[in-house]
Amino acid sequence: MNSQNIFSNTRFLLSGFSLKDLPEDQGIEIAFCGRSNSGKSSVLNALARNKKLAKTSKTPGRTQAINIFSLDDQKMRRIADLPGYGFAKVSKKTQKEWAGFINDYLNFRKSLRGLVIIMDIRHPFKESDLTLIDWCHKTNTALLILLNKSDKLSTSRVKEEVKKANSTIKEMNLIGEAIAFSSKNSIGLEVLTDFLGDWLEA
Ligand SMILES: Nc1nc2c(ncn2[C@@H]2O[C@H](COP(=O)(O)OP(=O)(O)OP(=O)(O)O)[C@@H](O)[C@H]2O)c(=O)[nH]1
Ligand SMILES: [Mg+2]
Repeated sequence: MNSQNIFSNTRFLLSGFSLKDLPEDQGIEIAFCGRSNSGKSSVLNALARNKKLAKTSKTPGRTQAINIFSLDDQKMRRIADLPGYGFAKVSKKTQKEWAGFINDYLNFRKSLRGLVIIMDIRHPFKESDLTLIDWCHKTNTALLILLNKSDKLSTSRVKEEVKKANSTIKEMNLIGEAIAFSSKNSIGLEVLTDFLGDWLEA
């Protein structure tokens, strides 16, 4: 199957607030993570070519649950849109709850195949991003970094940021790659589709 088709039937399955809410831990799941407002939901919509699939918002902190999307009716291949981290305006208690849930998810979800970490290209590699990257390194989990909102920078700045990001990845001895992305004008969409297609078909 051509990888573009893998995502064309993506459907919202459920919102989970704890591990027990999630679908049976079988098959393959790919998690979309990143700071609040970095564009996780928008990237998913771009991938599925469906602007109404995941709710996007100008107000950070919109996604508070893990939202699960299935790629096929058998529900064996899924994308998990994780709640965004690093949003200062929510209470410390809420931030702790989110962190706890994300931790549980990362540590216990056996079907988790890889992490797509979405960063705003203008503010990459914040502390929480680095924590997740480090986790991928320690657990040998596949990693793809999207430098999103690259429509906000000039082509030369985008090139520079991609180069910097890939040097950082190399310095950290990570198996992973950073690519420029824009959910607004589809920069990087083909590369993302191919990457995830490989993860899902392996
Ligand atoms: N210019 C531009 N804006 C974008 C892009 N991707 C997302 N946005 C905007 O950024 C804001 C946040 O996008 P979301 O997709 O809701 O971000 P999120 O990471 O899911 O946010 P939370 O669910 O709150 O963690 C929205 O106003 C989007 O329209 C992009 O590639 N370019
Ligand atoms: Mg979201």
